[in-house]
Amino acid sequence: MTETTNQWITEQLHPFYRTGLNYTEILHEEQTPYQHIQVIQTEFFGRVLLLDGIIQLTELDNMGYHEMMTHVPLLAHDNPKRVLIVGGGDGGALRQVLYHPVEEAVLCEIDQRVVDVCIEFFPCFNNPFKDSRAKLVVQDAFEYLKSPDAKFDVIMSDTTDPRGAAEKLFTDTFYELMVSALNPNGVVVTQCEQMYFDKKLIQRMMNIAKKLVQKPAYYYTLVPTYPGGEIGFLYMSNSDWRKGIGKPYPKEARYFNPEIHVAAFALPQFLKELLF
Ligand code: SPD
Repeated sequence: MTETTNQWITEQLHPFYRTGLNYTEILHEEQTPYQHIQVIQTEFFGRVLLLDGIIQLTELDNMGYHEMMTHVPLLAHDNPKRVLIVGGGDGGALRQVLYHPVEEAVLCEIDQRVVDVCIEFFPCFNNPFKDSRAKLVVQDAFEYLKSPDAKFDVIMSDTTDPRGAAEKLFTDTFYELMVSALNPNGVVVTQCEQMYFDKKLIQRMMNIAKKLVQKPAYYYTLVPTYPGGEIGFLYMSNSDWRKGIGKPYPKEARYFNPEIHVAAFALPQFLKELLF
């Protein structure tokens, strides 16, 4: 049986909903110029990363998020050679990307401390930055995407929630920047929040996507430690996500499989009506 303590960490992202995790120890805590970083040890979920008090990942359930964010667009593309991860300094998405035969995976993270702390406290990710194909750029992605170097086959936006400084990553300007940094038939996937709690945001982002690409789509995954236990992704490409079906799946995957791949795009009626 899982031992519990009387210590709880409570996340409140929405005014009407809270999440509580029982923890044993605060392993690390610091304030950087960008955010408050915490790593806590829990009995049930393993180690947990919080940024500004919001759960970013746990050792137990990050697979549902990182595998779905990465494998879906990488399989949809015919030959992804150059990949960009926006944010994602924890390295969880990068680790999944590197299971594919990509030539270069650039990770553009604004806060070097997130990278350093996660290399130290999340050995489960096996420091993907040491792979010779990984390139870390410590910069604001808004600026980086304007540089001539920014041309990619697949871009994943692995951001925090649209609060404070991250709000600009959920704008038409940022989505336009990402889409214009794509090579032909490229794919962008963005983390795009919770279907019950963030309907207006998802609808707004989908309307932007419809103006930018021919085959936008929305899909979702189960992450028990995120609000509502679920989080969605916006898929943006002129190429249909279904092109990925039936390709060899990464053998390392613990969440993603052919059935989950297709099921993830099956949307509840209220969401279909809202988005299409
Ligand atoms: N509400 C939490 C959403 C977090 C999305 N980003 C997670 C980053 C993990 N690499």
